[in-house]
Amino acid sequence: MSGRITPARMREYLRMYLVMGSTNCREEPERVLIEALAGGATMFQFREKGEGALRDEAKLSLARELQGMCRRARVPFIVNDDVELALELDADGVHIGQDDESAESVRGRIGNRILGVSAHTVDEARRAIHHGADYLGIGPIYPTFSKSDAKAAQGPAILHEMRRSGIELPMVAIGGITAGRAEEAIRAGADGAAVISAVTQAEHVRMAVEEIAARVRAAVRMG
Ligand code: FQP
Ligand code: MG
Repeated sequence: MSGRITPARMREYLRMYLVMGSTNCREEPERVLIEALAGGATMFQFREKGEGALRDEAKLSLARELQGMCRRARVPFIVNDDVELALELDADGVHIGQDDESAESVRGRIGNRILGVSAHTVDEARRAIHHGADYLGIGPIYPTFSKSDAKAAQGPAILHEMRRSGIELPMVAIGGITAGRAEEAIRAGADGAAVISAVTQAEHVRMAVEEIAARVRAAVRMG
């Protein structure tokens, strides 16, 4: 691939964006990812974080395994926070937040790979775009238990506000998103839904992904 990803392709990848690591899963993360890919997950973020998270060789080894699965499914494999790991694996991209290495510096290190940046305000969004983000992660939209240091939920209104303020970069909604709430997030301006627990804690992972993806696509068509 050459050059930065186009906004149109980026929007398609954001439709059903699964974010997870071993600590989010009730069974082996490999099994969860297999099911999620079968259900139509469009992008994957390896977020190995929190109490009991794998480190060093164990983290690298799991990342390689999950990356191979994504590759076979032709789904982009994004690494959360860990730019070193992303480069070592030749991952498709990196996701960083406001407390991580600066977007400008990460863009300089990762070349044309996908760069996702979390933004909570219009100002943060503008800065991220200026520094080379390919998409924005906006949230938490609803309360979440998947991130212990999450900010307060902002509701779908923040997505509206971003669009009203002229933010046109592809945006994904994150934080407490469920199948039932996905449509609302899309109508408010998101291009897709990023989920952790709605998928990793589901009784049937594949069906959960199918349902979210279907609802997102229906809402996108209506918009
Ligand atoms: N949006 C997204 C996604 N992924 C994320 N990991 C975050 C937001 C949160 O650095 P950050 O990023 O604030 O916290 P953490 O590193 O703990 O995840 F794009 F997927 F929507
Ligand atoms: Mg981060």
